[in-house]
Amino acid sequence: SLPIVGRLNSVRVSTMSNGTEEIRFPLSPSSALVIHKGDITKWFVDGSSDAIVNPANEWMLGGGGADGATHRAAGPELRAACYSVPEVRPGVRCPTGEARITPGFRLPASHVIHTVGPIYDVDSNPEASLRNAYRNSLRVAKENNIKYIAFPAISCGVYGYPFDEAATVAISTIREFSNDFKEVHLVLFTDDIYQVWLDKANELLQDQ
Ligand code: AR6
Repeated sequence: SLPIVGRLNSVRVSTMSNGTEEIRFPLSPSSALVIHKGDITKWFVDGSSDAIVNPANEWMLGGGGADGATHRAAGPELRAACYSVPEVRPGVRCPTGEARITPGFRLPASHVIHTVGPIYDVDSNPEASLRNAYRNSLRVAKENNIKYIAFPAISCGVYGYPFDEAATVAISTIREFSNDFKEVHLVLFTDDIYQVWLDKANELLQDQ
C-alpha cells in the first residue's frame, strides 16, 4: 500500500520472489534508482559487476550494524583484506567521506565498497561528509567497472544522521552519476527509513 507511487507513471513497482516490493525510478534511458527494503548482505545482481557499500568506521576492522552483518556474511577473509588496506594515519584506513574497495568473499555480491559516513553530532560539516561518502563510493565503483551498486542508509544508525536529510543527500548525489551505472539500489532495513526515503525519491525524481 504505497498510494503515492501510483500517481507516477515513470515508476515501476515489481514484487520480488521474497514478497518485497522493489520500486524503480529511471535516472537516464539506461539507468535506474531502485528502492527496496531488506538486508544488504543478501543483495546481488550478477555476482561479478556488483558491489554493496559497507557503512564502516575509519579503522575498517568491523563493528556493529550493517558493518557487523557484512563482515559476518563475508567471512574472516574480509577482515584480513581490510587489515591489509594501508593506514593513512595510525589506525585510520579510510578517513570519513572516503571509500575503499575489497572483494566480497562469501557474500553474493562480488565487491564491498567500504565508506565512512559522518558522526552527525561530532562532524563539523556532516552534510559535506555524507555527500563525500556517497560520491567517493560511486567514484571507486566506477573505476572498478561496477555496474550495479547497493547502498544502505549510511550514518542513519549509530552515527545518528536524521533520515530525511540523509535521503536528500543520498538521492541527489546518486543522480550526479546517472550515466555511470545500470542500477543504483537503496536497500533499507527498517520500515521508517524505507518510507521516508521512498517519499523523498518521489519528491526529487518525479520529473524524470
Ligand atoms: N542491511 C541493510 N541495512 C542495515 C543492515 C543490513 N543488514 N543492518 C543495519 N542496517 P549503521 P552508521 C541499517 O549503524 O550509522 C558500525 O558499528 C541500519 O538500520 O550500520 O553509518 C560501524 O562499524 C541503519 O539504517 O551505520 C561504524 O562504527 C543503517 O543501516 C558505525 O556503525 C546504518 O546504520 C557506522 O554507523
